[in-house]
Amino acid sequence: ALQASAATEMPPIPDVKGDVVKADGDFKIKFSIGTTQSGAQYRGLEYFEKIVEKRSDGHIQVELFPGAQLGDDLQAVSALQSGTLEMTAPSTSPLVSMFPKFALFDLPFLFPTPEVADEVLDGEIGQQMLEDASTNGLVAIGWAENGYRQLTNSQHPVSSPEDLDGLKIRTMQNPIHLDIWRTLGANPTPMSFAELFTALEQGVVDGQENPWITIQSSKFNEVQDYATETNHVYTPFITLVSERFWKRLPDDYQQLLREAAKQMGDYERHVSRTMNDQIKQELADSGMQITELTPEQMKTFQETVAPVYDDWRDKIGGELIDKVRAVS
Ligand code: EAX
Repeated sequence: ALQASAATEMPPIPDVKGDVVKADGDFKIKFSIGTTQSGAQYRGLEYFEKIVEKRSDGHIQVELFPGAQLGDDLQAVSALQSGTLEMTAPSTSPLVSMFPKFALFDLPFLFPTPEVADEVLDGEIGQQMLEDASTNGLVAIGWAENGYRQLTNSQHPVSSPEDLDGLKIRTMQNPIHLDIWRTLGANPTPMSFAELFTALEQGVVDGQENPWITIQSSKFNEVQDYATETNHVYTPFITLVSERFWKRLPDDYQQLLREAAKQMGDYERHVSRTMNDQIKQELADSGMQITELTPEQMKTFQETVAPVYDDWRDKIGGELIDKVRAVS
């Protein structure tokens, strides 16, 4: 039986569509994620589990491990490569050292709306990236959403880059994110997501940035009094399978996993987007002071980080960036 994942009401898990897929063998998938059981991502995983178990008639069993209990994003990816874990769905950002093209998603203010992100991820560019990432012991089978990132901190309200002066901000392990926060005048430190709550609680860092739903599901509001709706980066989740496991699967089951990953991604985006405003409100109700930027204040942030594009344009590929811009 599926339990409600949080006090917040989420859109119901859809019914499973599609026929039972018949193939040989019994398989077990351990699926690990960094976000916790009360987030939208876990809810998406519950749907994935339901689809795969039902359509394989129980021949594929899925077990979910939220909250980085089997390791943080990078550790989970290594476990896939060595074949000790079957699936994970990390943010793309910590993976840029392996897949430099993913850096596209780390460029500040690139996707003006979630629909533009969908068009890029679900279109040719996203498809090509899934193929490119299907190497090094990994098979990339779909996209889901972490979402637009927002800044939180323990010190004071932030409405301009000046307010960031000297603030210690945890970033994902990603060079563009470091560049963004340095350019804005903050003092950024890369750190794995699994260590973040404790680092905030102990004051090792003053702040961090993540989508509202991830801020709430990780209880960062318990250790961060201030938030600013910056929407500075849109982060996708990428659904990855261990190649060692994948090769053992009959083709029909591989196809089933691809279909389930697509349905999970669509549903999870829907959950994340319908919950966004409600969760922001709940965070405010819980005592967080949330700053919404005026268009002028937003423009100041955008103009201040613009030089990040000069540093990264050639490395990521100017043509790719222009293609994404053309979608908007
Ligand atoms: O799995 O590290 C982070 O801030 C991300 O939100 C994390 O990848 C979630």
